[in-house]
Amino acid sequence: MQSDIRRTLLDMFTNSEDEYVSGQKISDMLGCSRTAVWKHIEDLRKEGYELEAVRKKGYRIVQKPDKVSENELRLGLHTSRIGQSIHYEETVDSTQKIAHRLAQEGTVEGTVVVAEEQTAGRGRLDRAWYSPKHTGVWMSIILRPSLPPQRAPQLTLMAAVAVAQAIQEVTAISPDIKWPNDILINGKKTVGILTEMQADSDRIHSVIIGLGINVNQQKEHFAPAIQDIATSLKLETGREINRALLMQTIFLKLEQLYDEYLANGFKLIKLLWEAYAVSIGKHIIARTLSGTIEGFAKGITDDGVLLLEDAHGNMHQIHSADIELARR
Ligand code: BT5
Repeated sequence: MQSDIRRTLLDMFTNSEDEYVSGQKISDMLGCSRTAVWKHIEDLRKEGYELEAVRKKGYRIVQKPDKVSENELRLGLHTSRIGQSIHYEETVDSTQKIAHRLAQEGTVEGTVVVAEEQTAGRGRLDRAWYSPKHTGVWMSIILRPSLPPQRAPQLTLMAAVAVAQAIQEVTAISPDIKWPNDILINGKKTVGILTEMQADSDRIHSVIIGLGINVNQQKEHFAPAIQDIATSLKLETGREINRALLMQTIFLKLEQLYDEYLANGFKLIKLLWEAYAVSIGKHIIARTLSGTIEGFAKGITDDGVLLLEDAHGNMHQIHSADIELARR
């Protein structure tokens, strides 16, 4: 099916919510015959949509396929920028890599690169990120804020809040955020966030927010190395979660927070972030590239930098580290 026809058709179903869309209305909108409408509906069925057809009423989508392709993401999407341009692939090495290329080529703000599977998904410091097929959300979102590069860490925290809010809305579980970029449920990692940017010394050109979310994995889907530290939304809720719905919710939350951020700065987002944070107000160990520091996590600065007070009362500003709670 041509992509513009598919898009118009899916938009019609989205706009009519749960109501039936008549064959006549579809044929008027698409400017094609009723027979052609029937053919387009059959094409959607072949793509995994379950459509109900009722005489004299028309068609209604009752079930979307469990894929995160452009079609599934468009149906029911209520954003104006984020997710309006989708680059979908079944298998990629890393969505970050593709997003970097698209950003360089000048793609629109809000473009999302998403894949069903990554063969070389990566975390910070080139660590591996396990991204098995059809079970998680592996995506990179491109933003183009006109800001100095020092403010980029705030966008990681903003993304963490958006994902935490979306998880809460879709699953009713309130997750924890571990500075700077992990989202945990019951102490286990459910989401990893990798923020990278293209910038010169005084201005960001683009920020690429990579989100890895464990959604429908069972324990045995996790590699042995992470079985004890990782969990998925399905393991925590006991039910299958619709990945497209989760992504759409993230797009909406992120767009709302981003608009707030551009209009009023980091203040509100900092407050929201602190409400989800588990490591603040505790004794922690921070492993940085230049060494390990133990101390009391006082909070984050207005730039999103972690403040750690050591046993001698010295205050350290931590820009990047892996942290864990200290045993005392
Ligand atoms: C992160 O790094 O947590 C950022 C992960 C970002 C992944 C997304 S997926 C879409 C986009 N495309 C990419 O190629 N990447 C981004 P870090 O804090 O360095 O954590 C990495 C560590 O988390 C690994 O060393 C493992 O211990 C653990 N890990 C790997 N895969 C995991 C998974 N699926 N679930 C939980 N933990 C995992």
